[in-house]
Parts: sequence; C-alpha cells; structure tokens
Amino acid sequence: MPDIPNPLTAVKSLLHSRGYGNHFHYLKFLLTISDKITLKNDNPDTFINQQKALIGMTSIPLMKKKCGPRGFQTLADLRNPALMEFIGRYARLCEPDTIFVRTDAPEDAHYIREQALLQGEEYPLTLKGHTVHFDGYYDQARDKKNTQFLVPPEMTLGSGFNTLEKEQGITEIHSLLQGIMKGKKLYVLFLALGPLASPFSIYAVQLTDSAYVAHSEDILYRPAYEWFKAHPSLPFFRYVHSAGVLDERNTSAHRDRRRIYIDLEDDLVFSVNTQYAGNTVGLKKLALRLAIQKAQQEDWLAEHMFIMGVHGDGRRTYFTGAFPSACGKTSTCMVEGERIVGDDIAYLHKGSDGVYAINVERGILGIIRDVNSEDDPLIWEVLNSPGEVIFSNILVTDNIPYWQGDGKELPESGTNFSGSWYRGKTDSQGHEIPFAHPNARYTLRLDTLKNHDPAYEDPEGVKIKGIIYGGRDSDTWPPLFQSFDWIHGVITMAASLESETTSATLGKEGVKELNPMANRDFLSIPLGKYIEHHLSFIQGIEDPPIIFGVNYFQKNEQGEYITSIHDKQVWLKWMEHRVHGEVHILPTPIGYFPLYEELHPLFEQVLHTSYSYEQYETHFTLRAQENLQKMERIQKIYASFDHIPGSVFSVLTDQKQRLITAIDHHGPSIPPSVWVQ
Ligand code: OXD
Ligand code: MN
Repeated sequence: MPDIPNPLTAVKSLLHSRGYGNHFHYLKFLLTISDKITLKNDNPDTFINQQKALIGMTSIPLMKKKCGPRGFQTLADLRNPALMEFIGRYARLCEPDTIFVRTDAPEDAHYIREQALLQGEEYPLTLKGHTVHFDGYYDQARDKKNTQFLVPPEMTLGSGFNTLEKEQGITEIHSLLQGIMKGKKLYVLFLALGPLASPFSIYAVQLTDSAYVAHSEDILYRPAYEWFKAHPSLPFFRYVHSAGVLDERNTSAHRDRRRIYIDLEDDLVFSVNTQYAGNTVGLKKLALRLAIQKAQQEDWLAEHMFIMGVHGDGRRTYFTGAFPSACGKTSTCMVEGERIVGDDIAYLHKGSDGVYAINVERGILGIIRDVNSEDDPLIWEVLNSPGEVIFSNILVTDNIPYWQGDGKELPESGTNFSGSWYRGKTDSQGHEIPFAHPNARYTLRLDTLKNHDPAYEDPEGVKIKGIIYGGRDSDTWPPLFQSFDWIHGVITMAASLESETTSATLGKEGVKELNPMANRDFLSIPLGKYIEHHLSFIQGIEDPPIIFGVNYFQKNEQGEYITSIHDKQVWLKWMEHRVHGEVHILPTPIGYFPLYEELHPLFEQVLHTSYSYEQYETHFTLRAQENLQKMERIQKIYASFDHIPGSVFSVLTDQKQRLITAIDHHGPSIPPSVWVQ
C-alpha cells in the first residue's frame, strides 16, 4: 500500500497546482455536508476518486450562480460528490445561462411543462393538457449512422457495431458541446428506470437544454430525486443532451453536427443537435444499450419487450413480447380485454421459481399511425380526452391534431413537421410531403390508460410464463407456434427473428433483415455473447417461460394479408391456455402448432366469429420451403460473425434437416392435417 499523505493537505495542494486554490473554502463546506467525502486513507483508488470529485466541486461558485440558492441547495442536499462533479463539469463546458434542478415536486414538473410552451418547443392544442412538438424535417427518426459507441483501445465489440475510438469521440463531442447552451436553461433530472425501490431498477441523471425532452422524460419515467437523496452513493447512468442552435421553427439547426455517442465504459451518453425523442430521451433506447451491457455483467436480461397480462380462467398470466419497431408490439399489449404493464422495455430477472420482469417506464412513446377508434379504442380515448399528452410530428389545423390512419377527414392545410403544410406540398427533392410523418408519436402516461395493470409499479415485477417473438414476415412463419424448448426458441425464433423493410424505411421494400430478439439496434455487447447469455439464462430455473412465435403479416400468393388485425387476441388466449397446459399441440419440423378444434371455440369466445377449417389450413400450412430457406439464410448470416455459440449452428442444422425430410415426404407446402397422429 503506497504511503498516502494527509488527504486534506493533498487535495489542497492538488487544487492549488490546478489553479483552483481559492475555492478551497467551498470544498470545506462540502466536506461538512457530505458523508461520502469522509476521506479514507486505506484505498488509493478511493482516494483518487475522491480527489476527482473534490476537483469537480470547484465548480461550486459557478453552480451557485447558475442554479440560484434553491437549486444549489437542492443539489447540495444530495451529498453526492460524483453527481456534483458530473453536473459541474458539463455546466462549465456547455455554459447554460441558468440551471433548473428538478425535484420530485409536482410544481417542478409543471414548471418544465410551462417552459416547453414558453420557449416554443411545444404548442398547446385544443384539449386541455395536450401539446404538440415538431422535430426538424430531417430529424424524424433514430439516427443510426451518427449513433456510435465510444470504445477504449482494450474494448472489443466485434462486427456489426458502429464504433469510434473513445478519445477521439470525447474530444469531438466536447468541442461540439463547448458553449452550446449559451442563452439557454439546463434542466437536471433525477430519474428511475423501473419502480422506485425495486432491486432491479437503475437510476439515471439526465442533463438537457430542451424543455420538451425534460417534459417527455417526466411523462415516461419515474422521478427519483428523493431516492438519490436517500442514497448518496447510488450508481447512476448519465445523459448529456443539447438540441443545439435552434432555427426559426425551434428545431435543431445543425443536422450535419448531429451526434449520439455512447460511452459504455463510463455509462455516459451524449446527444447533440437533435430533438427526436429516440435520439434524445436518454432513458429510452440510449439507456437500453447501457442496460444490455450491465445485464450481461450481472446475469439478467434487458430486452426490447412489452409486458402484458392475459386473462385466463380466474387468473392473469404475464407475457413479454419482442417485436422490431413498428411491427405490432404496442398493439399486442393493448388488445381489448387484457392488461398492459409496459409497451417497450423490460428487465428480466431470475426469481427462485421463474423469470420476473419489471417495466422500466411509466409511460408510452408510441407511434401514432393507424391509431383510431376502431383498432385502438383505449389509446384513442386518451388521445381524445383532456390530460397530459405530447403529440409529435402530426398535422395541426385549428389546434386539432391529425395523424395517418386516424379515420378523420383530412384538412387542406395546417402545420406539420415541414412547417406550414398544404395538400400536394413537395420537399426540395420534389417528393410529396405526407400530412403527418409515419413515425409521428404520442407520449402519455400508462396510468391514463384504462387497461393499465397496477402491477407496473410492483418492485418485484411480474412472473413471466411466456415470451413472444414476432416480425414482419409475409411468407414464412405461421401466425402462431410454440418452440420445442427454451434453446430451440432462443435460436430458431428469438435469434432468427427477421423483419421485412417497409416503405417507411429507406431502400428496397420487402427485404428481410435479421433482428435478433428485436434488439439488434440496441446491442452493446457482441452478438455471440448476447445469444449465449440468453441460452444459459434459465439454467436452474424451475418454471421458465415458454417461447412462442407469432406473425401478423402473413400474406397469400396474391399478396393479401390473410389474418385479421384482431386475430392476435385469439393467439394470446391460446398461449395463455398453453402455458397452463390446457390446450394440445401438433409437432411440426419448426415447432408446435395449435389444433383447429381448440382454436375454433376461442374464435367464438373472443371474437364471436366462426373460424373455418379452410382458414385454419391457410394459416397453418407449413411453408416448408420458405422455412428451409430461412434456416439457410440465418446460418449464413451467423457464419459471418465471430464467436457465435456452436449450438446456434447445430440447432439450425437440425431444423433444416427436419424440413428437408418433410419436403421429401410431403412437398414444399404442408397442410396441418399431415401432423395429426
Ligand atoms: C423504437 C421505439 O424505435 O420504441 O423502437 O421508439
Ligand atoms: Mn421500441
């Protein structure tokens, strides 16, 4: 153990050597209020960290000035030097005029809402509490190209990651952040990913100069200032966001300087010159990336999944479901008669008797497309009643919002993400501008939905009996099937999940893209490691969830959809019965199919329709040739990655072999009657 000098003297001389000497009395003040800074002589690392924290506290005069006495006291009350250092460092760099430190008090949330309106980042709509926000014309989606992981030399992520050397990235982002908040207010938010006091929750601090982002965070995540105060050494994720210079429409002006940099080593994310929520709301997908890394280290799973309760005979059974963006995830957990716990992100932990999931959010940032009274009555109701809702990138005419597929008569003109809009308006490339963006969003709180399940606040989470995977697939998967077992499900369903590109994405339509666990965009660890972790996750668990596949996008040869939008209600009921062992199955080469005799009464009971055998046969005829091609395609993709577990290849090969044998006996397209014994 090196000889450590008296810490106070050492810190004092260090501060002097860095030109901070005359702030020493502030340090003394902090020492009196902080029990974290009881300087210990026994551990050099602790000592160095404390020194760093103390140096950060030389920002105190600056912080006092920018936060005002109330704000400063609010921060000081946290007795958390690491936090003070973090906020101080970025306040010094970004140079906001003022800093607003949000506590959990409703007045603080109210203040932020008011600021969003006052600063013109949101506008009021007719219904009380409803506002609209517009993102820039070219800032309408997650920016994958400019979202990069900052990796230090010793970190290897493997292929498929968009990475940047850490030092270079930090230098660049710091230079972009330099003075970026001049003339603006910096909001400091303390938030929780998960119910407060849950052993599975993660805590986070978001810095942002956008009142819209701060407002969105408030709707979507639980405030946690008091929790931070009660736990001065709480570890936390950190987010620094600036919308940058705003143009005359209050949208980020410098899209060429848009950057989203994720520092996995320090659990720190930067987001600059953008406002679109998927790029800026730190606790959403930016946190998911940090959480995936943490989950891997701590042996739990951070997943892009809804959590829902499905009603069975006098019981509620919980499922999670992973679907790529815009593939029916929210509409599944919102189906009539069932309960939503969360629509987007779940943390899955091992309990003594099974897998438990918590919803990290308290709100929904949903795509507002085809949301209408017929298909989504419960969301529709909230979107058409007074209450707190932020709409983004829809059309507004006479303070009324319009969006694609709302079933309303479209006005001739209004304001949308392109500014003032009129029918036939084209962009600079001559493309017609849609009246509302296909990725327009609503942001609302879960507890405003009639079907929310109070279990979303349960710190232990809910026990998961089934996990559902589904993508946009016109020609391969049946609408519903069950895996043979966990390994088979993880490999042939979860890790083989594909989705077809739509006209909403750039490039060719209908191209299948592999999206393992629907988490491809958010992975922060090598794919092989991620799959391996899934495979081993349920080891030793008494009652693991059953893995299912669904497909809402199956088409016939004429290119028409062959299932109805409501059929998922029946599929869910079947899965609910299945996890309780109450319905039977047909073994096929790709998994277990349901029986006609058991689906028919479910259609009667749930949808009051008669399900014909012809329909069943069309839905559940095994498209063996397409499934075989899929196995080949997936194997080829995995062969291009390093360190994929061997079982991925052997399980896919076994399935391929079963399909080849089946095709030899029954042809490329095999009706379900073939499997009846
Ligand atoms: C997404 C989202 O893009 O939830 O997945 O916003
Ligand atoms: Mn999502």
